[in-house]
Amino acid sequence: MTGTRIGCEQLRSKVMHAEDAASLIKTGSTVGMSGFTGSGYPKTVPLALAARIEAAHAAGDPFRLRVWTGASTGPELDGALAKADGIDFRLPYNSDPIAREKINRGAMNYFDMHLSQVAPMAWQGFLGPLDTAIVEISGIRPDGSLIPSSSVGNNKTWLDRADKIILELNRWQSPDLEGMHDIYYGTALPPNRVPIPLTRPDDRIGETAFRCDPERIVAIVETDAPDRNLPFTPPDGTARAIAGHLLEFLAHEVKKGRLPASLLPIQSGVGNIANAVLTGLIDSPFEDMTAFTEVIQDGMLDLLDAGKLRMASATAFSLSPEAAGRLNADMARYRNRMILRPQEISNHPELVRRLGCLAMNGLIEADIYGNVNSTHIMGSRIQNGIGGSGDFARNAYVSIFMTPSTAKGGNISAIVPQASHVDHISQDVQVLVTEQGLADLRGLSPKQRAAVIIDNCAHPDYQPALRDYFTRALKGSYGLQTPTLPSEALSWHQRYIDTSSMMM
Ligand code: 0RQ
Repeated sequence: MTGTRIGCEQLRSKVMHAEDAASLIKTGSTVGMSGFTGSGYPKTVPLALAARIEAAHAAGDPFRLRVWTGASTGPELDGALAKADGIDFRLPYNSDPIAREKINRGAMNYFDMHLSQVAPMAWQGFLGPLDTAIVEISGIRPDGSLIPSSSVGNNKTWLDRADKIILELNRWQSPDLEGMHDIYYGTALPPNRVPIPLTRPDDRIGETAFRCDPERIVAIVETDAPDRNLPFTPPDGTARAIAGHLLEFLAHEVKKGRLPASLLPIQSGVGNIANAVLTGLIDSPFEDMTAFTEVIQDGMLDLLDAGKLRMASATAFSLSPEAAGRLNADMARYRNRMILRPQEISNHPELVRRLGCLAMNGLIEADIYGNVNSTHIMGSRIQNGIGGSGDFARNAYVSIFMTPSTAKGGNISAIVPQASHVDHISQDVQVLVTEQGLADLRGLSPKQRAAVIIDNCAHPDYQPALRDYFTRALKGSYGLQTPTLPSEALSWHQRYIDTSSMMM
């Protein structure tokens, strides 16, 4: 029923069809869209925009846009716009396969960024002006403030900065989302920046809705389309082994008195392994846990349901359809135990350091010294992006990275002589875990780290070659702080490119 969620009388006249809203966007525009890990992204205006772009291209008009978001979105946004060849420039994160293919073919510019830095950089101004914001919301209050949707991301910044605003009001989102969000309005650029007054993951420091200048709202499009919500794969033996090593490590740290019995706020990355670790925490001895993280995935919902997790703070949901259904059906109850914040707050280095987060993220490869590549396959082909992993890893109380020890059916070793690209330098990588075991790298020199990583984390098929490389590097390296044989260090990657296997 049109208008039922538009509490502000003055705004009801702005309701229109997606095609009409899309026609308000000019070629060459910079568009700031909502959306984070497949939740809360606009679903109908981008599709209409893609159709308009295709028609323009057919008529010889090279219509393209600059697209900014919170993080990854869904096929109706990144997929459709990339397929229409409508994206000239994209930031800050992408996991869409069509866009990924275009980026890796050199047909789309992609600025892969630390997610906490997007809003501050937009305010600094060098990214250029923001022409249009397209933001999904779940309702409009009588005073014109906007009730956020299933992700917050950079929406506050897009709404504050854009010349014109298009809203997608999504009735699929639960009306009981109202009250869950915490939109902080105290950020500023230096020299006016002040401490963020958050000292516990459950502190509320902001408002439950976005402020919005009604004069800049040019269109409201109503939808009832679901979030992307991909299913998680049930944990396999590898994921369970990784989770087991990690849980044993955490229990050991509690026993040693280095972590409290309820742990410290958990940050968990995306993907099946991260989800398996959360699932493993259900049967752990830890009680009364909290999460200060980027996304709330299925495992976190399970932990809340099991009474093990007291509350979770994040910027978005990233749920399977089953879990999204469970959440939507019971949102009023979950609302008291979850807080969704802007991503510059959920991922803020100041807060991650203050709270002492336990950061757990995935990786593509690590080298024997513990430098981590989270983004580039064979050093040049982007998978997703650094996302929030850098925000958390550098500032965490303990920074943990995890991966299966091999990829592509055993043809790739995740532990290599030298990482082909580095996102997280060795100083930001304190614990490395594979299904083979865990390397606690804290307090170790590079040579000590190499010995532990090869012994504990590398796959047995690759251990002899890694040991051989390390032994020869100890003899032939130019310097012996971090022994390296430059002419050979990336030869494993070249062998894979040439033969589809790193095996000698
Ligand atoms: O490719 O699907 O073509 O087979 O990389 O790998 O094993 O499915 O692992 O889903 O956990 O993703 C680092 C990418 C891991 C993720 C990464 C290939 C592999 C497969 C995916 P295929 P898996 P996951 C905060 C945290 C950065 C962002 C981040 C990531 C594909 O964790 O994007 O941490 N992290 N955010 O085959 C070649 C290797 C490989 C390899 C894996 N060594 N060489 N290919 N693959 N290892 C949350 C957010 O920021 C939102």
